[in-house]
Amino acid sequence: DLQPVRRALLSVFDKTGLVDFARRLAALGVELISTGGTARTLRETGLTVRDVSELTGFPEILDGRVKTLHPAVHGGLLARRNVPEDLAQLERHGIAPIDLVVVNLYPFEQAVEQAPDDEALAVENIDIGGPTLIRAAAKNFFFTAVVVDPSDYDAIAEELAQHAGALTLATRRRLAQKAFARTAAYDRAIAAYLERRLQPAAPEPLPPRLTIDLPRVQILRYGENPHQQAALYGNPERFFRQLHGKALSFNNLLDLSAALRLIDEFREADPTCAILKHTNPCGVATADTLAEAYARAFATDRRSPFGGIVVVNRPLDRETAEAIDQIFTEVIIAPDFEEGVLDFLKKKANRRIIQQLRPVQEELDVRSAVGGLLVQEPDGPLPPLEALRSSWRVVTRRAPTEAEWRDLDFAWRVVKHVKSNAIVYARDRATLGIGAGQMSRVDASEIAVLKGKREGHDFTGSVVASDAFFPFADGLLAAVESGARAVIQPGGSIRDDEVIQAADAHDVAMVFTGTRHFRH
Ligand code: 93A
Repeated sequence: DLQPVRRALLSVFDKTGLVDFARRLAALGVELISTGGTARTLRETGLTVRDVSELTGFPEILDGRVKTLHPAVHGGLLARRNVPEDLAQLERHGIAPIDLVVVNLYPFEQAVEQAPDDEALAVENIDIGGPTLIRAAAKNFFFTAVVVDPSDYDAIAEELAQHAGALTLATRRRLAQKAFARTAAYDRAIAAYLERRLQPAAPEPLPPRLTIDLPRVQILRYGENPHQQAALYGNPERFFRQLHGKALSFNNLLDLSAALRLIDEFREADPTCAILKHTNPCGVATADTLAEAYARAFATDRRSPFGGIVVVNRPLDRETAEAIDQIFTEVIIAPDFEEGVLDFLKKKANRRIIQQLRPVQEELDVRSAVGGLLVQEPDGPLPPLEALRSSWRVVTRRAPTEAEWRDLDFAWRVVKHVKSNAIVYARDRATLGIGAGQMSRVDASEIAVLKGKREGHDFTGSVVASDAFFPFADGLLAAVESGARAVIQPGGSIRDDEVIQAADAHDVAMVFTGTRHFRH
């Protein structure tokens, strides 16, 4: 398995550790061959080095663009040492075998990071000869070795000394793997750079490589189900603090995240309360007091909240806490707790009590996908209605009344946080019916009405929000039939005209937001 190293080609941009490594090679009797700058550095310290141009009988040309691209180099690297005809050919052409390549590349990544707009500089930093040397030596790892990382010099020198100037097959294979990983990453960086140059108008792109380094803050009892191991990573303590109760579970953390994102939509609003289950709101309401908001959120759907999550946008008061206490709630989240409220809530040991410390700020939204991660910008909270109204468009003859505007804004903030397809009916800043996660938008609408009617709600004069456009008039007509008088949706269907006509035919007011809020 051992292959002797008799001749080494050194050609490095980053000269860190070079001289020491070359000295150790020379001490083992290895002949050193080198390119311009590398040869100069080595000679300055008194080492004996042969120039590549001497080997090739050809000078470096085109400002060094062609220095090692020559059969005398690549023949010496690629010849199979156990194929007599290969060796005979080297002999015939006067080519000396090269057993070790030490290369690191022109710093393309650094160059484009420092001067992204200097395309000519980027191009000059695309190394061609270096990767070619690396790949040739890596391909021939049955016989040759390649070192691409100065931090490997020490170990390689030691192994050479141990084996009287030879390296093992295992080492050569490991070096080859690292070498191909390096050239692949290098080419990926070049391709990503050019891709960015192709779409210069696009906003700041997401990082071409995502380096995730998050501390593990907690090993969870289990994942979504008891047979799945799980852990929490990151810095959640910036956003919330647990004040009471058993450790948060995987599902608690998912629900809690959905709750915090939803309530951030109501940061500027009057007292607001949301009750969630399985990351979907069962009911949301804004009112003059938190107690009223809770009562109205709860009234949306009295069947679902058991074992759910309650989140509020105001310090939790005693009256609301007592109402919440009526049924089993897994997690209660508030920005603060009025005097005595915590002590009251702590009487139930099983319930988790969470204090929200600041609005949710997320740089990226990350989800798992087979073989990797899906990364996108977060669909962050909406600005206040006054700021939204200028970008929203009334598309019907009748414009919404002020009360309808207020309810449309409310319903739109809720529907953003309901799994798609999502439909939300609301009136007087409270949800009447929520249809979540259906594969058909019309089904989502029917479920919202069905659930609302089951609770005894009358939908007359309600508004309806749809997270994406109604593709046909049927969805809108179903909503109108249920009692909706105003509609908010992104618009953008090729049948928008039909949908608008249907609304006009029933004197319904409709607003197009131009923005959709899918949540898959
Ligand atoms: O311009 S190149 O793509 N053409 C070549 O033939 C070539 N051979 C080695 N760049 C080439 N190299 C690179 O030169 C090496 O990858 C290394 O980064 C650098 C070392 O040059 P010097 O020894 O002159 O400092």
